[in-house]
Amino acid sequence: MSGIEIVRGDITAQEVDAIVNAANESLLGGGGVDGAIHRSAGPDLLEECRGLGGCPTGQARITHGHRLPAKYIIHTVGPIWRGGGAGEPEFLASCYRSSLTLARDRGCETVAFPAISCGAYGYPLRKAAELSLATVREELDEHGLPALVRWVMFDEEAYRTWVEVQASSTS
Ligand code: AR6
Repeated sequence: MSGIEIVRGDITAQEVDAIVNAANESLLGGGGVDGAIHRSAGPDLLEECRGLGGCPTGQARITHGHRLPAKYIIHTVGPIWRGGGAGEPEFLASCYRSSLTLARDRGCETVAFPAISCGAYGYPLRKAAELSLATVREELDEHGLPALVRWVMFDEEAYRTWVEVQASSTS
């Protein structure tokens, strides 16, 4: 059992212990999945985020889920794609590892991720899929938890890319 699922949908609707937000360093909201999460979670999320004082790229912070079905929101800051030579892969891998560490610390068994950095931050989809899947697989092999990691893809292309990469690495 790989413990990995890839689905299409809206991450804000996920009934999991924690959803992950692709935030920016301010943690004060933005567009894309970040905007959707803040809209659904309500204004108390922004209030809680103000108390965190931001987050450097590659790291993660955790808040309550507020009005979301998820108990927690893990906010991580993916790298902006600058061609690949500015440490982008290391930062992206670090986002997944830091998020999963926080999830384990809070006893989360189910965690949903978006395609971190693949929207406004411009990370090429295939490269992101290969790295993200490999990183999460390593984490699950090493720690055995969380029991389920689900990628929730808003757009068809990201969904298809993740499914293809997952299929080619497990066959
Ligand atoms: N559920 C799941 N995935 C979604 C949703 C949703 N509701 N909405 C969008 N996506 P992006 P980034 C997908 O741009 O590239 C923000 O302004 C989207 O289709 O949200 O890490 C932040 O504040 C894409 O595949 O995040 C930062 O400033 C993926 O989520 C910046 O954007 C990520 O796209 C972060 O950029």
